[in-house]
Amino acid sequence: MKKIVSILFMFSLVMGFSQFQSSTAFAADKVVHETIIVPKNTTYDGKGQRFVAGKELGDGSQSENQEPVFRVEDGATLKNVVLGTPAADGVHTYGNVNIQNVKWEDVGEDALTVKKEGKVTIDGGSAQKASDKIFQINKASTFTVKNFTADNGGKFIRQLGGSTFHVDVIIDKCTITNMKEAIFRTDSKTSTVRMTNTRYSNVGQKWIGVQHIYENNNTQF
Ligand code: ADA
Ligand code: CA
Ligand code: CA
Repeated sequence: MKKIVSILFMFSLVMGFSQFQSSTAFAADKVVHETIIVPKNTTYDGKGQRFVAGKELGDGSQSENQEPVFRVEDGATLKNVVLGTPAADGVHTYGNVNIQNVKWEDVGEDALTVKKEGKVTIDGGSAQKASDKIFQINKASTFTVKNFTADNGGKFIRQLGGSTFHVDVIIDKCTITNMKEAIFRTDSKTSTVRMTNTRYSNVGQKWIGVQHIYENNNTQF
């Protein structure tokens, strides 16, 4: 009896260990050779996997016309993704899109671009090491960023230079540090920003060209 118990005990140890191994093993970085499309109304859960751009997409430099690693379509959600280096042109959004817990370890040409009108909500995650822009808004949108940490960039958010369409930017519960120029820069007289419950430090002029600003309960440090 004693022997059976000890055999069972050893067996359970071995099984437990192999499970432990499979659940904690680090998955290799996924090299993306062709943009991953997140189709309309679907969710792509990266489960914490790190993705890097293959050379087909771009080298993550400041050269324009690089391809995105992810293209997120209307009604879709992208979550739990780490973008490593190079990140090429990051993430492109087409419509109403949710981005949850996405981390850019080394922003490429930019981190995320709004390519089609819509409501884009970024909740959780972080971005760092952007040579210039982190978020690039190329179409009219309601652009919400919350619970996000951004460090080291030129501009946290940039509405396409020279454009006059309307963008509402909402920043809530973020930490934004070390921007060379601004948190939000726009050339549109109608675009707005509403920043609340946010900590920021060394963010340049903070706002450039923004005519409609609401701020509440922010802390500069
Ligand atoms: C720059 C460039 C635009 C566009 C944008 C982007 O603003 O002038 O044409 O490419 O970057 O989306 O990265
Ligand atoms: Ca650009
Ligand atoms: Ca770009």
